[in-house]
Amino acid sequence: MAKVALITGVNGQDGSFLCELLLEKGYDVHGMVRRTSQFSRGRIEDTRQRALSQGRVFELHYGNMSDPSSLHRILAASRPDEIYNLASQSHVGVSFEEPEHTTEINATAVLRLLECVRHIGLKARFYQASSSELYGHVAEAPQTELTPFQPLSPYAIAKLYAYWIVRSYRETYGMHASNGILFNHESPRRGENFVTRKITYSLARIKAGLQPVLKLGNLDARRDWGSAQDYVQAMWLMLQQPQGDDYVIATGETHSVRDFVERAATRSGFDIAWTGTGVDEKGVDRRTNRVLVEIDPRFYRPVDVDRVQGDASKAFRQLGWRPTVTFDALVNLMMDADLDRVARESGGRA
Ligand code: G4F
Repeated sequence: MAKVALITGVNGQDGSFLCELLLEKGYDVHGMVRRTSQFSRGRIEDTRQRALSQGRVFELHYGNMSDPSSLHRILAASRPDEIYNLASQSHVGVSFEEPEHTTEINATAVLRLLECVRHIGLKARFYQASSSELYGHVAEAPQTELTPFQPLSPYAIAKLYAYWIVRSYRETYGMHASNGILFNHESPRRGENFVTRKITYSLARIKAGLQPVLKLGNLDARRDWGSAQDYVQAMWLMLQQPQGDDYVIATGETHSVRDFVERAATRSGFDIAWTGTGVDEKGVDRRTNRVLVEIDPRFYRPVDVDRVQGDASKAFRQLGWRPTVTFDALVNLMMDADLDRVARESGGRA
């Protein structure tokens, strides 16, 4: 009998890679999707059509993390062996604008889902999408599973609640429940309002003459950027262990937003130099003197995590997991994908 997996947030970047991985491994896959007025399944529709044409199970269910009856219905109908809770208000910046909604989805709803699992009496293994944002005002570098959490944003504080409630259900009820403390992970499927994708998509559009300039906030924030496709492997590996546990998933390298812009600009044929400071800083193409990057204070956050860098030694040791995509390769991959995409969108004129 095939194993059954349920993925909440299945149509996000990570959900789309995870459902492909689980289908490859022979799972029956169920995904929970929110109803939206616009079609929002672009990342998974091809996979779903392919799975259906092969007679595989890849079923989507309308549901909402705020609606306990929908969670109950989906769990009872799918009876999963493994649950991957990827549903989230995933934008840290937006969490300052919508703190209560973020707390509802990223904290309370995780408890709601765990309670549904417990009341139905499912023996499902549980993966929780935790985050390097928990480290916030970082206490040490690099960060491990033992580094103290000092979260800064409403997003991170809600994710901290989720982290602890998952540990509590593991310890109190003996649930096989794991937190994946994932550092930033990217791909050409990343949403366009996260900084990496915003950079690659905007530079491709500037190159094609479709956009005048790329406007960014904090260029000096440093992140540990890995590949989303690598990171979903780690999620699956966590649920194959004899016990639930918590794992840092990271590359161990840290780069600034500025580094990301420079490498993406080089890949797209620009040669960027920085002039000015603070809000007056600009990224200028040396060859043409054209301004490519400007600072827009609207993209500053009230408070930002300065620098994260993960130490994934525990995952290396216990899961046998390794990141396979370097920073340069990741930037190139994303930049090339957006150059292609913009060329297609503009009818090959780019
Ligand atoms: O790409 P970001 O929005 O990612 P952030 O805030 O690090 O969070 C992402 O990774 C976390 C860890 O895996 C996840 F938990 C979370 O759900 C999300 O996936 O911003 C990265 C950095 C920040 O310091 C931000 O201030 O880029 C800086 N930045 C500068 N200009 C910008 C911009 N970020 C965005 N989104 N847009 C800008 O224009």
